[in-house]
Amino acid sequence: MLSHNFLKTLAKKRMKNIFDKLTEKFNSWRKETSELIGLAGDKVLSQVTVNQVYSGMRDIRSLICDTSRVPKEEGLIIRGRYLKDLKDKTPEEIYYLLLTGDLPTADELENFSAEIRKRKNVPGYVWDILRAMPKDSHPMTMLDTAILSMQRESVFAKEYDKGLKKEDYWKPTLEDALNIVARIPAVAAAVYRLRFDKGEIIEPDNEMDNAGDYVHMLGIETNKKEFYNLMKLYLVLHCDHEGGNVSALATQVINSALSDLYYSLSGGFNGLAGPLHGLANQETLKWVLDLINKFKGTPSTEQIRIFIKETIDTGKVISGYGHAVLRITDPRFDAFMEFGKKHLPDDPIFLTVVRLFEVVPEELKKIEKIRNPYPNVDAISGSLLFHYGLKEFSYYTVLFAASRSLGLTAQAVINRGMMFPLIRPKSVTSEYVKRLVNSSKN
Ligand code: NMX
Ligand code: MLT
Repeated sequence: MLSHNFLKTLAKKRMKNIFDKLTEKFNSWRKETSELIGLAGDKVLSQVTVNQVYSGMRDIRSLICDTSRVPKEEGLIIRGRYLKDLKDKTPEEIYYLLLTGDLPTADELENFSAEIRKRKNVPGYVWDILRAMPKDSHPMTMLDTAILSMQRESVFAKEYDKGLKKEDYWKPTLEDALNIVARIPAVAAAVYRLRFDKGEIIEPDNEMDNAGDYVHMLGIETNKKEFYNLMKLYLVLHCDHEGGNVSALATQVINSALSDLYYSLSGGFNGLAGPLHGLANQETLKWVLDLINKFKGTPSTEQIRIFIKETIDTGKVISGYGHAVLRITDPRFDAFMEFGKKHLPDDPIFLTVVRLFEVVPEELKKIEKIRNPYPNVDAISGSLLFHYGLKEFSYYTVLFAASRSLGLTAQAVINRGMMFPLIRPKSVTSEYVKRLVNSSKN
């Protein structure tokens, strides 16, 4: 008779790994999509007005993204699942969900996590490059440079050079995606240690999960268990935000030229580094600390109103508030608020963030042009990191990027698997719009 252990090992061997799983998924998704295009190819999803063309293409529905969606009155929904049902998951589970549409079974998760763990080693030249960078380089510049420097590792670029069928493009793209996701915690942690003189780089621990290893490699003396839980939540909440945000769009446009993921992801991250996008977390915390310093402690409601007016009068935005899509408080903000109220209810910076939440929307509502006065994820994340000793706020966008690498690489793998073509919309000249106006006058 065969032993229980032998049968278990056999079942595991037969168990589908991520490549097998996605082969099946792509077979069915491709069929479904071609039927869909056959049935609905002529249906109109969006009409484009002159106004929209001059307003950053807001709400023009012209992209397919199945990893997540962001309804303006609900916020992030990942593969049909609400954040409240996902916030206790690990980044590995979420990555599997983003890629395949399914949460992994226990065996699938074990297999997938092992697949990531075995790819953790970062080539030594990356550390030389980071060490050679100017001392005042922004941490995001360091992260992007490190990722771009690894382009020579791209499996896709090598296979494409040899000759590869279009239906197989996704396989080496997935190799690149897994390699990048496995290495990002080590690269991001090294950026922290080198940029802020924290001592030697800490080696990854091959037994640890993604969030745990990141905490280990940052090497911050803190309440490690709570910081681990925060990091896990952080990595889950920032993982994806549909296909139209700056970093997702930039990544997918570059990816569509068959540039490999090292090129496309670092390109997308350059967009994430902008103050209207991912850099807002750094800007917010700086603004909150300036506010506290100016009024020498937790500010009163009236003092907050004065500070908001001063900020807007200098031509700046109130970072962490507003959104291009959302018209409610970001559910990612709510999830962090719940964490803060549970673990650091008396922290003075967190308390200021709570008070801001009571005042800023009221004030922004008075400014007619602002479409969404409510907080986004960046209004709160920094206050939690600061509490656990991660005080260098110019680093915060790197954490955002480490998490967003999950969604951006998953989107890229899927776009390759679906054999989507080069993205190349059409521009018009101002002359063209003028002619349109004149012809409608006649
Ligand atoms: N503070 C001051 N002014 C604002 C704000 C704000 N928080 N939000 C919007 N506005 C202004 C905006 O600058 C624009 O002014 P103008 O016409 O003079 O250029 C006007 O209100 C209309 O903007 P909206 O249509 O409401 O927003 P839009 O879609 O253009 O921009 C953001 C969205 C997110 C860029 C904008 O709300 C903002 O700048 N917020 C602060 C920065 C921030 O938190 N970014 C992070 C977004 C989330 N993320 O993680 O990436
Ligand atoms: C994001 O997480 O990407 C931001 O909220 C920005 C966006 O969705 O436009």
